[in-house]
Amino acid sequence: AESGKFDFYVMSLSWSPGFCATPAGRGDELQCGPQRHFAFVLHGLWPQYERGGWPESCSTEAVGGNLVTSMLTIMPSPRLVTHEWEKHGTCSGLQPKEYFDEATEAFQSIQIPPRYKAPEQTITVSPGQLQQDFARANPTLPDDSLVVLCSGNGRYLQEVRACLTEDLEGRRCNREVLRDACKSDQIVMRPVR
Ligand code: U2P
Repeated sequence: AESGKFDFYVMSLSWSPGFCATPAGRGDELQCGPQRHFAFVLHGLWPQYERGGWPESCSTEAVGGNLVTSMLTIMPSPRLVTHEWEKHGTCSGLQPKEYFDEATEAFQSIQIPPRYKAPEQTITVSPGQLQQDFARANPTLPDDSLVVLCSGNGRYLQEVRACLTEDLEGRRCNREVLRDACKSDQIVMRPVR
């Protein structure tokens, strides 16, 4: 794949309490340890093709340790930051610093609805309602620019994805991205402990 040749971005927001309840999360002190209280975190900013698929691992350029550390407040795992750079960032056409600045700007451009910022109790909600709540908190996003994903056989909220232009404006997702939408009637958002 050629770096910088893509059509739009998917920004993926991961529901950290869900990840922390999985075996991988239980072993991740930085993201899930007792002093950690993450809610939505940045999973990644992914260059995508309109006709489906995405470029990945476009170069072997490395990302510096200081830059990785600087991302940990919103992307709380060094391994995730490095992985996202190698798999997706290298295809953005940007230098590591520019790419993570872009990812940070994208993350900050989406308003998390207040009730989802740090819920202390389990929330049970339909994927459609969750999507509407995000849409209401982000009135400039067009229809079909937000996708809710679930895991655990559809039981739990996994991620909220937003489709963005290269300039980080909201835009409609393509069919492929919309296809991953959660089909459950209700999903559980584990609380932030
Ligand atoms: O969905 C599983 C993993 O595939 C990558 N993915 C998925 C959809 C998409 O539109 N773009 C994309 O890159 C993600 O891989 P990761 O970055 O986590 O390795 C996603 O988690």
